[in-house]
Amino acid sequence: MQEHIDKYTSEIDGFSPANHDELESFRIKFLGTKGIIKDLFEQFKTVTAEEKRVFGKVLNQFKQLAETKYNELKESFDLQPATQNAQIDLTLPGEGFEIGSRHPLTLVRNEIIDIFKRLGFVVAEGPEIEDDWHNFSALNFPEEHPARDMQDTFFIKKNNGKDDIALRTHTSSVQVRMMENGKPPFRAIMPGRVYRNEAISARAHCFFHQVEGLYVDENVSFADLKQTLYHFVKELYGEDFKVRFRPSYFPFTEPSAEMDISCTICKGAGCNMCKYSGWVEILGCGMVDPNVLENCGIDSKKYTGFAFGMGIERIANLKYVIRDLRLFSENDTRFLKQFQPEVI
Ligand code: 2NM
Repeated sequence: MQEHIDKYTSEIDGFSPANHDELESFRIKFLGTKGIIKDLFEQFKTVTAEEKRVFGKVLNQFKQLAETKYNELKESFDLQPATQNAQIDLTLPGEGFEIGSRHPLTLVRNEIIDIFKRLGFVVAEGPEIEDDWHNFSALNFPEEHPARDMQDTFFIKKNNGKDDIALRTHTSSVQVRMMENGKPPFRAIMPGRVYRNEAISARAHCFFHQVEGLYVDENVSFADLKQTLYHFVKELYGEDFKVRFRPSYFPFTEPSAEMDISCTICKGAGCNMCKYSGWVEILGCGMVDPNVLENCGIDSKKYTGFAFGMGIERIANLKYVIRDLRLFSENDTRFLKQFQPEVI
């Protein structure tokens, strides 16, 4: 027994752990419930009374030695910063930051804004909660026009008349406000969220995002409209596609047109995206109806203007081939992180 104790004593004296784990192994080995000291005390029970007298003292001293050593070492470890006792390799590269990314609709909206800014357009914004005048009447929507109907518009307060309050169904209401409050020339684009009372599906949502544009001055012509929009789509998609204008109808423009480009996905050969027609519609446009100018206090004999509107989701679909509109508003990071990371 004495032999053992001598051996362990020199082991304890020379013990110098490099980290917390080694110290813990020491505690378990000597002081644990199945440790050496416990074992020695068990053996002690079996020795003769004579030996007990000798070893009682030795054993207690040995136990104290182990306890003191452990407590001292533990205290010195606890005082050290965590990085030192956890044996961290400070030469390892750090864990990367999770970098956020721009929402695809923000990317596309900014791209559209940049193109028109270079043409001298300013950006204007307005309220999402609108009255009947700014959303419909000033824009030449007849009283019985279906777009005013409950099926399309979210009414907040409906009075069947001029006091109706609704969520705007297009950002044209911002253009009305701009024309009412200023003097021509106007050259502005209006990006923003708009609302339609529709069931949510892969192809429709109760809100979406628009950029509308307005240019009012003396002698603004349909040729100006066409050249501006040609330039816009070239900046957006490059040179490798065809463009066509189709006659259309909007209450606020006359004449009105829709602009198609050859499908950016199949290059006109026919695919799902263009419904096998080779063409995709990308925006609506037209010459501002003189009634709209007069409604906003602008002399329609002196001034003419063009306007256009496009859905940002649609442009983003053509760019990124996103098949389900709902992805834009679900904030699923698996979807969102596929787009350009934020530069910091
Ligand atoms: C479109 C299509 C065509 C438009 C017209 C006006 C205003 F206020 F000047 F009359 N704002 N926006 C317009 C014209 C919007 O969106 C598809």
